This record gives sequence, structure tokens and C-alpha cells, in this order.
Amino acid sequence: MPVTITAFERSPDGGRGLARDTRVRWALEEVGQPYEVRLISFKAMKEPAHLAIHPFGQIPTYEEDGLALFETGAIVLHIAERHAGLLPAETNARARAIGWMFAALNTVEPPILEFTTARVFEADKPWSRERLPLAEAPVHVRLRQLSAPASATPIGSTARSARAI
Ligand SMILES: N[C@@H](CCC(=O)N[C@@H](CS)C(=O)NCC(=O)O)C(=O)O
Repeated sequence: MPVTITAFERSPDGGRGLARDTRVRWALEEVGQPYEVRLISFKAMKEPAHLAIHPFGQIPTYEEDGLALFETGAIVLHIAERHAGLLPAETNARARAIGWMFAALNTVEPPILEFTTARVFEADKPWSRERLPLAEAPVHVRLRQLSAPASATPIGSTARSARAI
């Protein structure tokens, strides 16, 4: 059974990666794994067939040989564990790389999501002008921290180790 992922049927780019399916497509393409994409409507995402593979009724999902996964972090980790090239082989370097995956999802993404919500989806609200700078500031904090030399070194060395496999 080929790998099949789901993506939005209706999105500005026609379900070709603007949403979180980007992460899964990127990982699959990095390791050279062919995959099929099942485009899904907002209505179908909340129906039993899709809820059986994604309890929150979202995209993306990942299906392969009887295995169904949801959550991009879990899917990307699964791909990285089954194919060489995305994670370093050395135990400590691998643990550090996985740590950065969790950081991306749990520490970096939330403030960006908060800001995106304020900027895009709440732009018409009466309190938007006051809220926007409050939502933007934490994004700058995270980006500054990521740009600082202390964190740039582990990111760089992890990337180099991964490429060296
Ligand atoms: N934490 C989840 C988030 C999944 C998610 O929010 N998916 C969005 C598209 S990027 C979605 O399906 N939104 C529609 C909805 O929640 O109804 C992951 O990383 O997979």
C-alpha cells in the first residue's frame, strides 16, 4: 500500500502544502518516499470515516500498510525513524534533533499560531489593534532566541550530523 496523506480539498493553493501537510510532504520528499494525497473537504474531515484516523477531525493524516497516524510531529518522526537522512544515527545527536522537533511544535509554533490568529482571523475584531502587538511580541522573543549564537550552534551541528549520514 502506498503512503497516503490527507490535505485540504479547498485551500488557497488547492491543498498543495500551504497547511500543515507541508511538514509531512517535505519529510517524505527529503527521503525520496513516493506518496499519494487524498484531498478532503471540511465536511468530510468531521465525519466518522476521517475521525477514525484523526480524532480531532483535522489534516494531515498518514496511512501506510495498516498504520494510520495523525499529528505532524508523530508523522515526521515516524518517517525519520524509517528512512535514513533526517535524524543523526548517533544517540545523543539523535536525542538533540528530536528535542528540536518538540521545541518547534511546543515552544516555537504556539506564539506564531497565536499571532497568525490575531493578525488574520481576528483582524476585524474591535480589540484587534490592542491585541496585535501583545501577540507579536512573543514571536520576536522566540525568533531572537533562535538567532542567538548559543542556540545556533546545536541547530547547526544537528543539521550537519543529519547530512553526514
Ligand atoms: N497539531 C496538529 C494540528 C493539525 C491542524 O491544526 N490542522 C489544521 C490544518 S493546518 C486543520 O485541519 N484545521 C481544520 C480544523 O481544525 O477543523 C498537527 O500538527 O498535526
